[in-house]
Amino acid sequence: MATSTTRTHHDHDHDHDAIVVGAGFAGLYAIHKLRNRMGLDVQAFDAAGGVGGTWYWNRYPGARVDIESVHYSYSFDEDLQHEWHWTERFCAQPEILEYLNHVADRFDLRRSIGFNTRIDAVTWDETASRWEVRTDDGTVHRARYFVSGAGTLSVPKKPEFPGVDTFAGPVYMTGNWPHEEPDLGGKRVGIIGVGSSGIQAVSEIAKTAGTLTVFQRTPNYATPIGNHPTDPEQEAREKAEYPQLRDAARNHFLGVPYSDVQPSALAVGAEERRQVFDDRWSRGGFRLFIDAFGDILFDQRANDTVAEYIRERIHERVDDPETAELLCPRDYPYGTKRPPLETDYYEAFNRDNVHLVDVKSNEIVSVTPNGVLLADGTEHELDVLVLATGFDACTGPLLAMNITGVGGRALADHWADGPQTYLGLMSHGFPNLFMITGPQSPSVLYNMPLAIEDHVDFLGDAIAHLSERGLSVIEPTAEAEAEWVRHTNELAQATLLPNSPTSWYMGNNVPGKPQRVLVYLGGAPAYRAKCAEVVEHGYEGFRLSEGRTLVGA
Ligand code: NA7
Repeated sequence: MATSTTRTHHDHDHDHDAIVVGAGFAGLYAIHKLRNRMGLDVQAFDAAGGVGGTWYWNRYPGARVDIESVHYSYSFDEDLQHEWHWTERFCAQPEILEYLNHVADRFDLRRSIGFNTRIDAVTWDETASRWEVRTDDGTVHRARYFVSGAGTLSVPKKPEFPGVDTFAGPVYMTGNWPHEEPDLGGKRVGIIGVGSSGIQAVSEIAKTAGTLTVFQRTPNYATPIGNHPTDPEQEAREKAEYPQLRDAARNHFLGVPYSDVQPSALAVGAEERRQVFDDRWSRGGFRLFIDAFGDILFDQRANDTVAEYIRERIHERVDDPETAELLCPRDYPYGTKRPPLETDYYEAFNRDNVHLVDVKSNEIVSVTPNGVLLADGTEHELDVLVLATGFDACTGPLLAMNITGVGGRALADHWADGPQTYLGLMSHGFPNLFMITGPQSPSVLYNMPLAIEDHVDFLGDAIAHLSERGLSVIEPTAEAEAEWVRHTNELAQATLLPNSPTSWYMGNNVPGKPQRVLVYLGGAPAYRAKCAEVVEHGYEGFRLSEGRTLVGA
């Protein structure tokens, strides 16, 4: 398809219909859709040495998915769904990586991927209406369409601690964990950060480290994941019902087939509320967050009830009351930072070898050759330092590619005050550049594999739509983009999210990053309905055109 109009004169190896970035869930499905299903010439790149994306890099001890694996998986191929067996309810990183490798082989995707290749610059060529993509070996590839599957949580935050390079021992980042598993046995390990990654890592590292010092700035509302080995009967039932489960998932705010949410935590008595919280707590996963009461994210008083419940449970699990209190979040609402899920996290603090250090009241001033130095002069001596300090989320991966659009305008300039997108999929002035699970789409608040499939299907259909009409360029209008930005901000303001001091949902976890909501908060069903409406109305909000005549085509 479209090949006669998408080749330039000389360098066929470097000219493609579409360039895809990333070989994680997003990139793999994009290659499959565009190449296998639509017959396009697709070239993909990934900085990693293999497929997996997030699941390639985040191989720290304890790394695990927080949505049931049966749901956190591709739905696009019925046979794949049926033949794959997940060994646990919430699988650990190695098994997810194995699955993605299986997918790459099963659909013959590897031959389209250039591994160990980073994108240095992405530039719109107005004379040819195509993207020029320069990789880190200096090669320039060209393509009509540029599809980013670069991920949302793939650029780890730069270490903010002076002296980190002087530390005598190894420094490991959870988001870029060594492939050869480091031996932490008997060592004095320090970990900075208690987000989802730090919390998962603490539970595991505590078991082997000589001592584990946990540097906590903001305590988190972690709740039990409720993992267990897959029950064969349940698996058979779920496989038999897969189409209905996927349907229900796509019709749920978070993209999971949960259906027990009650309208309001304030509309029921204390006893009934407690029963609901106990039930969701014991069922695990995101049930407490998303399947308890519908007003938790919207009403401070409703949120207070669940926040207090979680604090009580933390106190029950941690022996030392002072440590327990230090682990209790007090000054921001539950769910406004991404809620971590855990296994025996709080119990880790009952071990003699685990120490909690509050670095909110007593800040980290630097890393020394010996360890971590705090404001009051205390130095914590360490052999190994682990940074679980998070990511430059959602916009970071796109901005890292140095994208320049129409009129030489850099994406970084267009987004100087925060992301500006239409549907979280495209930006005005950046034609034919699609951002799978981009900023201001539901992305991380919509079960990722399904969010990815929806976006890839949308962009694949848009490309087919253009091709059928002899067109080749699609770009959102400035008006549609401005309205989408307004809408996503308005949705966020209706929630408690802006009340969190350091949440990557709002971009305020990275010093100097513009603060604007990075996620669409209307939920997957509303978002899907909006996308369907846009298509129904002939790609409303987009300008479709022929583009320039190609030189030498
Ligand atoms: P998060 O959730 O952003 O957590 C990062 C943690 O690191 C958090 O506790 C931060 O404390 C802490 N941090 C960051 N910078 C500092 C400094 N300078 N000093 C002390 N502590 C610091 O990242 P994760 O990797 O855990 O999770 C990211 C997502 O990956 C997760 O939500 C899932 O979707 C998967 P703070 O809260 O800023 O005070």
